[in-house]
Amino acid sequence: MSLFDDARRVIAGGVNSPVRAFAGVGGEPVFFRSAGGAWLETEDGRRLIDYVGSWGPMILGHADPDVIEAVVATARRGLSFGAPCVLETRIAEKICAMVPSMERVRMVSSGTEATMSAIRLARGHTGRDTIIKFEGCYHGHSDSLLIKAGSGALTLGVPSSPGVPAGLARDTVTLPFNDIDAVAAAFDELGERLACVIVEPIAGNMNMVPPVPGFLEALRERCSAAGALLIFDEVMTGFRVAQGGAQALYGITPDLTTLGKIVGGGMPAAAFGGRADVMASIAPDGPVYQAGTLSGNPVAMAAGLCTLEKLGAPGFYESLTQRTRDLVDGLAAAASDAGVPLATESAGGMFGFVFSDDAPVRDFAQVAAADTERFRRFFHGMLDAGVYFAPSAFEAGFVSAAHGEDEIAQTLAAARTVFAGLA
Ligand code: KE4
Repeated sequence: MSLFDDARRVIAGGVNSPVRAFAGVGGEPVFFRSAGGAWLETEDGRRLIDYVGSWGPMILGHADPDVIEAVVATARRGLSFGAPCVLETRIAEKICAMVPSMERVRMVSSGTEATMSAIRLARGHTGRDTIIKFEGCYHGHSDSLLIKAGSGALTLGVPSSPGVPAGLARDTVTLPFNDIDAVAAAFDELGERLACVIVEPIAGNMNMVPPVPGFLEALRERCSAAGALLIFDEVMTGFRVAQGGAQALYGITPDLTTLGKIVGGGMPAAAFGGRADVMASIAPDGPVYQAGTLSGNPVAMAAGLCTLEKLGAPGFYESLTQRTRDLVDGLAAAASDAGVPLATESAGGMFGFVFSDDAPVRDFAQVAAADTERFRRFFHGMLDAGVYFAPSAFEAGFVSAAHGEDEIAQTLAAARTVFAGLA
């Protein structure tokens, strides 16, 4: 019996999160037993260079000694109090310093919880119900955000999953990402009814798609004019594409920001926060209810705080950005030499590649039209060669500070061979 078959006996789908099941690439998922730096070790003893990094958190590399030490030392003093502890104040202080638009913070335990809470806060603070999201962006699995575009451009949404009530879907409008005209039309029609816009400032759930010039600026201007809140979902881009996230990269100040992944350093922690006057609406100061038994868990705070502190090392982002560029430029060159169309993107320690000759990729339709069969063959060819990319054509990839020139060189050598087989 395979490990996956064994898991499927007792775990729904054999995994605790769907993307891990390899449905996007075929075959059975790889089971891991340990990781260190840029490397994963499989249950059957193989070592793989890791470009998933647990979907983003492992920016320092796996099992960073300082983070592990912080976790162990904190755990020895107790795992959870369900009461305030100073570590929560310290990480909130650090987040406010690194992301100045976040004047107040609330810690939660997952990105889903962060975005769900931010949406409720926006609705409660504005007294409005309608929200705007964008096709191809993913904000976790809360009901208001599992919504796809309705039949018409501006018709209210329809559920993208069974179990989401149609009544709730009607309050979510889904627009094409990077479509400034669609944003203008939506605000012209819905303006005063809008509680908020939520957007991944760099989309990382339809591979990697950066904003076109003017897109984020249009969202900012329209939200300010309409009295709607602009929410940047930086669960993935936060501390990943720059120390201050995508908002620092593009110079746009959102009203609320959601964080996850890196902020927990690999432990279950996430956060939402922003303007002090908006956050004052959150219980217990205000009427918008939000809570969590393990919110601000000391062990998770220790992992996150140690991680954030290490991001301040001199040259951290310059080196990470260059290493990521070396990878992506090398993949582009190898694909080109093999005559394989490949569109690539990178920002900070985040990257994407799409098997398409329709570059630059700027919306979901282009990603959906890309050659996913070629991606599948590339994924497995690289896995066989000892390199682990995200098992889906619709995910971004991540480089850590532990990825050295050797890992990049080994990856590119393998890619040259695999691309040759894809031509
Ligand atoms: P979580 O609830 O999975 O912690 O965060 C949800 C979320 C929110 N916002 C953004 C921009 C995200 O990327 C995510 C989660 N990302 C996926 C991978 N693209 C997590 C992997 C998974 O679902 O297993």
